[in-house]
Amino acid sequence: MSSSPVTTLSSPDPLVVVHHWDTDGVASALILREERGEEPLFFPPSPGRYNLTASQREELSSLSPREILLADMNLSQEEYLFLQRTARGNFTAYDHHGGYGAPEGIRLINPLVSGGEPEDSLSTTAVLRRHFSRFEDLLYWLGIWGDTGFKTPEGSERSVALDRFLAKEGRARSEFLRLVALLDLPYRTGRREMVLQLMERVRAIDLWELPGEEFLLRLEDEIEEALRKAEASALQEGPFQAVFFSGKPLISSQLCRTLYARNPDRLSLVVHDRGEDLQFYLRTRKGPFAELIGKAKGMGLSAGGKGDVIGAVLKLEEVKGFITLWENLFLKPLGIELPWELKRRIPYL
Ligand SMILES: [Mn+2]
Repeated sequence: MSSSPVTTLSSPDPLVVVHHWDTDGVASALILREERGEEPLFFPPSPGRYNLTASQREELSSLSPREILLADMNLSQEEYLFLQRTARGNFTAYDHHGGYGAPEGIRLINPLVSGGEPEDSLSTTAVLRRHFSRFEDLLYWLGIWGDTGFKTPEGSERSVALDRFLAKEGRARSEFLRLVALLDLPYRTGRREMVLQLMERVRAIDLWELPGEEFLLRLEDEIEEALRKAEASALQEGPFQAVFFSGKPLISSQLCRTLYARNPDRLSLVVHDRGEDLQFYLRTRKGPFAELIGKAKGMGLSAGGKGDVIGAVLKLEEVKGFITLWENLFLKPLGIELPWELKRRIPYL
Protein backbone atom coordinates (compact mmCIF):
# COMPACT_ATOMS: atom_id res chain seq x y z
CA MET A 1 0.00 0.00 0.00
CA SER A 2 2.78 2.45 0.93
CA SER A 3 4.30 2.26 -2.54
CA SER A 4 1.09 3.27 -4.32
CA PRO A 5 1.22 6.58 -6.22
CA VAL A 6 -1.47 7.89 -3.90
CA THR A 7 0.84 7.86 -0.92
CA THR A 8 4.05 8.88 -2.65
CA LEU A 9 2.46 12.08 -3.94
CA SER A 10 0.86 13.04 -0.66
CA SER A 11 1.63 16.29 1.06
CA PRO A 12 0.79 16.99 4.70
CA ASP A 13 -2.95 17.59 5.19
CA PRO A 14 -3.85 16.89 1.56
CA LEU A 15 -7.03 17.62 -0.31
CA VAL A 16 -8.40 14.16 -1.10
CA VAL A 17 -10.85 13.35 -3.89
CA VAL A 18 -12.61 10.02 -3.43
CA HIS A 19 -14.16 9.19 -6.78
CA HIS A 20 -15.87 6.52 -8.82
CA TRP A 21 -13.45 4.62 -11.07
CA ASP A 22 -15.46 4.93 -14.31
CA THR A 23 -15.27 7.61 -17.02
CA ASP A 24 -17.71 9.97 -15.31
CA GLY A 25 -15.96 9.51 -11.96
CA VAL A 26 -12.51 10.17 -13.43
CA ALA A 27 -13.70 13.24 -15.39
CA SER A 28 -15.49 14.55 -12.28
CA ALA A 29 -12.32 14.14 -10.18
CA LEU A 30 -10.44 16.16 -12.82
CA ILE A 31 -13.07 18.92 -12.73
CA LEU A 32 -12.67 19.16 -8.94
CA ARG A 33 -8.90 19.41 -9.41
CA GLU A 34 -9.40 22.30 -11.85
CA GLU A 35 -11.88 24.05 -9.61
CA ARG A 36 -9.53 23.85 -6.61
CA GLY A 37 -6.49 24.86 -8.60
CA GLU A 38 -4.30 22.39 -6.73
CA GLU A 39 -3.15 18.78 -7.06
CA PRO A 40 -5.41 16.60 -4.94
CA LEU A 41 -4.82 13.03 -3.91
CA PHE A 42 -7.09 10.85 -6.01
CA PHE A 43 -8.51 8.03 -3.93
CA PRO A 44 -10.84 5.71 -5.86
CA PRO A 45 -12.30 2.63 -4.15
CA SER A 46 -11.29 -0.72 -5.65
CA PRO A 47 -12.80 -1.42 -9.08
CA GLY A 48 -16.20 -3.07 -8.86
CA ARG A 49 -16.72 -1.86 -5.28
CA TYR A 50 -18.83 1.01 -4.04
CA ASN A 51 -17.20 1.29 -0.65
CA LEU A 52 -13.74 1.63 0.87
CA THR A 53 -12.02 -1.45 2.28
CA ALA A 54 -10.83 -1.46 5.89
CA SER A 55 -7.23 -0.87 4.81
CA GLN A 56 -8.24 1.98 2.46
CA ARG A 57 -10.08 3.62 5.35
CA GLU A 58 -7.00 3.25 7.51
CA GLU A 59 -4.83 4.78 4.80
CA LEU A 60 -7.24 7.66 4.38
CA SER A 61 -7.27 8.34 8.12
CA SER A 62 -3.48 8.25 8.32
CA LEU A 63 -3.26 10.95 5.61
CA SER A 64 -5.20 13.32 7.93
CA PRO A 65 -6.80 15.14 5.00
CA ARG A 66 -7.70 18.78 5.45
CA GLU A 67 -10.66 18.26 3.14
CA ILE A 68 -12.38 15.36 1.37
CA LEU A 69 -14.50 15.61 -1.77
CA LEU A 70 -16.57 12.67 -2.99
CA ALA A 71 -17.53 12.38 -6.65
CA ASP A 72 -20.00 10.19 -8.51
CA MET A 73 -20.62 7.69 -5.71
CA ASN A 74 -23.37 6.97 -3.27
CA LEU A 75 -21.96 5.39 -0.12
CA SER A 76 -23.46 3.85 2.98
CA GLN A 77 -24.70 6.26 5.66
CA GLU A 78 -21.93 5.09 7.92
CA GLU A 79 -19.32 5.84 5.26
CA TYR A 80 -20.50 9.43 4.75
CA LEU A 81 -20.05 9.95 8.47
CA PHE A 82 -16.60 8.33 8.34
CA LEU A 83 -15.49 10.71 5.57
CA GLN A 84 -16.99 13.70 7.36
CA ARG A 85 -15.13 12.75 10.56
CA THR A 86 -11.87 12.01 8.75
CA ALA A 87 -11.98 15.43 7.04
CA ARG A 88 -12.83 17.13 10.36
CA GLY A 89 -16.08 18.39 8.89
CA ASN A 90 -14.66 19.57 5.56
CA PHE A 91 -16.48 17.10 3.42
CA THR A 92 -18.67 17.58 0.32
CA ALA A 93 -20.27 14.93 -1.89
CA TYR A 94 -21.17 15.54 -5.56
CA ASP A 95 -23.37 12.97 -7.23
CA HIS A 96 -26.17 12.38 -9.73
CA HIS A 97 -27.60 9.02 -8.63
CA GLY A 98 -31.08 8.98 -7.14
CA GLY A 99 -33.03 7.07 -4.56
CA TYR A 100 -31.02 7.84 -1.45
CA GLY A 101 -30.23 10.55 1.05
CA ALA A 102 -27.11 11.40 3.00
CA PRO A 103 -27.13 11.57 6.79
CA GLU A 104 -28.02 14.91 8.37
CA GLY A 105 -25.17 17.39 8.40
CA ILE A 106 -23.55 16.02 5.25
CA ARG A 107 -23.10 18.50 2.38
CA LEU A 108 -24.49 16.66 -0.66
CA ILE A 109 -24.72 18.39 -4.04
CA ASN A 110 -27.15 16.24 -6.00
CA PRO A 111 -30.03 17.62 -8.09
CA LEU A 112 -31.91 14.32 -7.81
CA VAL A 113 -31.89 14.47 -4.03
CA SER A 114 -32.36 18.22 -3.54
CA GLY A 115 -34.74 18.86 -6.46
CA GLY A 116 -33.11 20.21 -9.63
CA GLU A 117 -33.16 19.96 -13.40
CA PRO A 118 -33.17 16.38 -14.77
CA GLU A 119 -30.73 17.59 -17.42
CA ASP A 120 -28.25 18.25 -14.60
CA SER A 121 -28.42 14.69 -13.34
CA LEU A 122 -27.18 12.94 -16.48
CA SER A 123 -23.70 12.67 -14.98
CA THR A 124 -21.68 14.01 -12.09
CA THR A 125 -19.76 16.16 -14.59
CA ALA A 126 -23.15 17.77 -15.40
CA VAL A 127 -23.80 18.36 -11.69
CA LEU A 128 -20.36 19.96 -11.34
CA ARG A 129 -20.78 22.08 -14.45
CA ARG A 130 -23.98 23.58 -13.00
CA HIS A 131 -22.57 23.91 -9.48
CA PHE A 132 -19.39 25.71 -10.51
CA SER A 133 -21.00 27.53 -13.51
CA ARG A 134 -18.61 25.93 -15.96
CA PHE A 135 -18.71 25.70 -19.74
CA GLU A 136 -19.62 22.49 -21.56
CA ASP A 137 -16.01 21.40 -21.92
CA LEU A 138 -14.34 18.09 -22.72
CA LEU A 139 -14.55 16.84 -19.10
CA TYR A 140 -18.28 17.59 -19.03
CA TRP A 141 -18.86 15.65 -22.23
CA LEU A 142 -16.69 12.71 -21.19
CA GLY A 143 -18.82 12.19 -18.08
CA ILE A 144 -22.07 12.60 -20.00
CA TRP A 145 -21.02 10.14 -22.68
CA GLY A 146 -19.50 7.63 -20.27
CA ASP A 147 -22.81 7.36 -18.42
CA THR A 148 -25.38 7.91 -21.19
CA GLY A 149 -23.63 7.60 -24.58
CA PHE A 150 -24.59 3.95 -25.05
CA LYS A 151 -28.29 4.86 -24.86
CA THR A 152 -28.19 8.17 -26.74
CA PRO A 153 -29.61 7.81 -30.25
CA GLU A 154 -27.76 9.38 -33.13
CA GLY A 155 -29.51 12.55 -34.25
CA SER A 156 -30.96 13.23 -30.78
CA GLU A 157 -30.57 16.68 -29.28
CA ARG A 158 -27.74 15.58 -27.03
CA SER A 159 -25.90 13.80 -29.81
CA VAL A 160 -26.14 16.90 -32.01
CA ALA A 161 -24.89 19.07 -29.14
CA LEU A 162 -21.87 16.78 -28.76
CA ASP A 163 -21.13 17.08 -32.49
CA ARG A 164 -21.34 20.85 -32.21
CA PHE A 165 -18.83 20.80 -29.33
CA LEU A 166 -16.45 18.50 -31.21
CA ALA A 167 -16.64 20.63 -34.36
CA LYS A 168 -15.66 23.65 -32.26
CA GLU A 169 -12.71 21.69 -30.84
CA GLY A 170 -11.72 20.43 -34.28
CA ARG A 171 -11.96 16.80 -33.16
CA ALA A 172 -13.61 13.79 -34.76
CA ARG A 173 -16.28 11.84 -32.92
CA SER A 174 -14.15 8.70 -33.19
CA GLU A 175 -11.34 10.45 -31.28
CA PHE A 176 -13.77 11.42 -28.55
CA LEU A 177 -15.27 7.93 -28.28
CA ARG A 178 -11.75 6.54 -27.98
CA LEU A 179 -11.14 8.79 -24.95
CA VAL A 180 -14.40 7.67 -23.30
CA ALA A 181 -13.34 4.04 -23.74
CA LEU A 182 -9.75 4.56 -22.59
CA LEU A 183 -10.78 6.29 -19.36
CA ASP A 184 -13.01 3.30 -18.61
CA LEU A 185 -10.26 0.79 -19.33
CA PRO A 186 -8.10 0.73 -16.16
CA TYR A 187 -10.93 -0.23 -13.79
CA ARG A 188 -12.01 -3.01 -16.13
CA THR A 189 -8.77 -4.85 -15.31
CA GLY A 190 -10.13 -5.09 -11.76
CA ARG A 191 -6.83 -3.66 -10.49
CA ARG A 192 -6.90 -0.46 -8.45
CA GLU A 193 -3.22 0.30 -9.18
CA MET A 194 -4.19 0.76 -12.82
CA VAL A 195 -6.82 3.38 -11.96
CA LEU A 196 -4.23 5.15 -9.78
CA GLN A 197 -1.71 5.06 -12.62
CA LEU A 198 -4.28 6.60 -14.96
CA MET A 199 -4.95 9.38 -12.44
CA GLU A 200 -1.25 10.20 -12.30
CA ARG A 201 -0.93 10.32 -16.08
CA VAL A 202 -3.96 12.54 -16.64
CA ARG A 203 -2.43 15.17 -14.33
CA ALA A 204 0.57 15.38 -16.64
CA ILE A 205 -0.78 15.13 -20.19
CA ASP A 206 -3.43 16.66 -22.42
CA LEU A 207 -6.40 14.25 -22.39
CA TRP A 208 -6.45 14.15 -26.19
CA GLU A 209 -3.03 12.47 -25.96
CA LEU A 210 -4.32 9.48 -23.97
CA PRO A 211 -4.40 7.15 -27.02
CA GLY A 212 -0.59 7.40 -27.12
CA GLU A 213 -0.22 6.04 -23.59
CA GLU A 214 1.58 2.71 -23.80
CA PHE A 215 0.16 1.32 -20.54
CA LEU A 216 -3.43 1.82 -21.72
CA LEU A 217 -2.75 -0.07 -24.92
CA ARG A 218 -1.32 -2.93 -22.85
CA LEU A 219 -4.44 -2.95 -20.66
CA GLU A 220 -6.58 -3.01 -23.77
CA ASP A 221 -4.79 -6.16 -24.95
CA GLU A 222 -5.14 -7.70 -21.51
CA ILE A 223 -8.90 -7.17 -21.47
CA GLU A 224 -9.39 -8.31 -25.05
CA GLU A 225 -7.47 -11.48 -24.21
CA ALA A 226 -9.63 -12.10 -21.13
CA LEU A 227 -12.77 -11.58 -23.23
CA ARG A 228 -11.53 -13.98 -25.92
CA LYS A 229 -10.70 -16.64 -23.34
CA ALA A 230 -14.03 -16.31 -21.57
CA GLU A 231 -15.95 -16.34 -24.86
CA ALA A 232 -14.14 -19.47 -25.98
CA SER A 233 -15.27 -21.20 -22.79
CA ALA A 234 -18.95 -20.50 -23.51
CA LEU A 235 -21.06 -23.63 -23.21
CA GLN A 236 -24.50 -24.54 -24.46
CA GLU A 237 -26.91 -26.24 -22.13
CA GLY A 238 -30.63 -26.51 -22.84
CA PRO A 239 -31.79 -23.01 -23.83
CA PHE A 240 -28.70 -21.44 -22.21
CA GLN A 241 -25.46 -20.10 -23.60
CA ALA A 242 -23.34 -19.54 -20.56
CA VAL A 243 -19.91 -18.45 -19.40
CA PHE A 244 -18.59 -19.20 -15.92
CA PHE A 245 -15.31 -17.57 -15.07
CA SER A 246 -13.20 -16.29 -12.20
CA GLY A 247 -10.36 -13.79 -11.98
CA LYS A 248 -10.03 -10.03 -11.80
CA PRO A 249 -11.23 -8.50 -15.08
CA LEU A 250 -14.65 -6.83 -14.87
CA ILE A 251 -16.03 -8.00 -18.20
CA SER A 252 -19.35 -9.67 -17.32
CA SER A 253 -21.71 -7.11 -18.80
CA GLN A 254 -19.77 -6.91 -22.05
CA LEU A 255 -19.52 -10.72 -22.27
CA CYS A 256 -23.23 -11.09 -21.73
CA ARG A 257 -23.96 -8.57 -24.47
CA THR A 258 -21.62 -10.42 -26.85
CA LEU A 259 -23.33 -13.76 -26.16
CA TYR A 260 -26.73 -12.16 -26.70
CA ALA A 261 -25.66 -10.61 -30.00
CA ARG A 262 -24.53 -14.06 -31.13
CA ASN A 263 -27.91 -15.62 -30.48
CA PRO A 264 -30.69 -13.51 -28.93
CA ASP A 265 -33.08 -16.47 -28.81
CA ARG A 266 -31.09 -18.22 -26.11
CA LEU A 267 -30.67 -17.20 -22.49
CA SER A 268 -27.27 -15.57 -22.22
CA LEU A 269 -25.84 -16.18 -18.76
CA VAL A 270 -22.56 -14.94 -17.33
CA VAL A 271 -21.41 -15.82 -13.83
CA HIS A 272 -18.23 -14.22 -12.52
CA ASP A 273 -16.89 -15.78 -9.34
CA ARG A 274 -14.90 -12.97 -7.71
CA GLY A 275 -13.97 -14.96 -4.63
CA GLU A 276 -15.72 -12.86 -2.01
CA ASP A 277 -18.80 -12.28 -4.15
CA LEU A 278 -20.42 -13.39 -7.34
CA GLN A 279 -21.54 -11.35 -10.30
CA PHE A 280 -24.56 -12.65 -12.19
CA TYR A 281 -25.71 -11.41 -15.61
CA LEU A 282 -28.63 -12.69 -17.62
CA ARG A 283 -29.84 -11.31 -20.92
CA THR A 284 -32.55 -12.66 -23.19
CA ARG A 285 -35.18 -11.27 -25.55
CA LYS A 286 -37.90 -11.25 -22.93
CA GLY A 287 -38.83 -12.54 -19.54
CA PRO A 288 -40.12 -11.32 -16.17
CA PHE A 289 -37.02 -9.17 -15.60
CA ALA A 290 -38.78 -6.27 -13.87
CA GLU A 291 -40.42 -8.63 -11.39
CA LEU A 292 -37.17 -10.48 -10.71
CA ILE A 293 -35.24 -7.23 -10.16
CA GLY A 294 -37.99 -5.84 -7.92
CA LYS A 295 -38.15 -8.97 -5.76
CA ALA A 296 -34.36 -9.23 -5.54
CA LYS A 297 -34.13 -5.60 -4.42
CA GLY A 298 -36.93 -6.32 -1.94
CA MET A 299 -34.70 -9.03 -0.46
CA GLY A 300 -32.02 -6.38 0.02
CA LEU A 301 -29.86 -7.70 -2.83
CA SER A 302 -27.80 -5.50 -5.10
CA ALA A 303 -29.53 -6.01 -8.46
CA GLY A 304 -30.49 -3.86 -11.41
CA GLY A 305 -31.32 -3.96 -15.10
CA LYS A 306 -34.08 -3.40 -17.60
CA GLY A 307 -36.59 -5.28 -19.76
CA ASP A 308 -34.08 -7.70 -21.20
CA VAL A 309 -31.23 -7.85 -18.71
CA ILE A 310 -30.51 -8.32 -15.03
CA GLY A 311 -27.18 -7.85 -13.29
CA ALA A 312 -26.60 -8.69 -9.65
CA VAL A 313 -23.64 -8.70 -7.29
CA LEU A 314 -24.24 -11.33 -4.66
CA LYS A 315 -22.44 -12.00 -1.41
CA LEU A 316 -21.78 -15.72 -1.09
CA GLU A 317 -24.49 -16.11 1.55
CA GLU A 318 -27.01 -14.43 -0.80
CA VAL A 319 -26.38 -16.67 -3.83
CA LYS A 320 -28.73 -19.45 -2.82
CA GLY A 321 -31.67 -17.11 -2.12
CA PHE A 322 -31.22 -15.28 -5.40
CA ILE A 323 -30.89 -18.42 -7.54
CA THR A 324 -33.98 -19.92 -5.90
CA LEU A 325 -35.91 -16.71 -6.63
CA TRP A 326 -34.71 -16.75 -10.24
CA GLU A 327 -35.68 -20.41 -10.64
CA ASN A 328 -39.19 -19.97 -9.23
CA LEU A 329 -40.05 -16.62 -10.76
CA PHE A 330 -38.31 -16.73 -14.10
CA LEU A 331 -37.35 -20.25 -15.16
CA LYS A 332 -40.22 -22.46 -13.93
CA PRO A 333 -43.01 -20.45 -15.65
CA LEU A 334 -41.05 -20.77 -18.90
CA GLY A 335 -40.53 -24.51 -18.29
CA ILE A 336 -36.75 -24.10 -18.04
CA GLU A 337 -34.57 -26.10 -15.68
CA LEU A 338 -31.71 -24.65 -13.69
CA PRO A 339 -28.55 -25.47 -15.67
CA TRP A 340 -26.68 -28.34 -14.01
CA GLU A 341 -23.41 -26.65 -14.89
CA LEU A 342 -24.44 -23.76 -12.65
CA LYS A 343 -24.99 -26.13 -9.74
CA ARG A 344 -21.63 -27.74 -10.41
CA ARG A 345 -19.74 -24.42 -10.65
CA ILE A 346 -21.33 -22.70 -7.69
CA PRO A 347 -20.65 -24.72 -4.57
CA TYR A 348 -22.68 -22.39 -2.33
CA LEU A 349 -25.95 -23.47 -3.96
MN1 LIG B 1 -21.82 8.82 -13.04
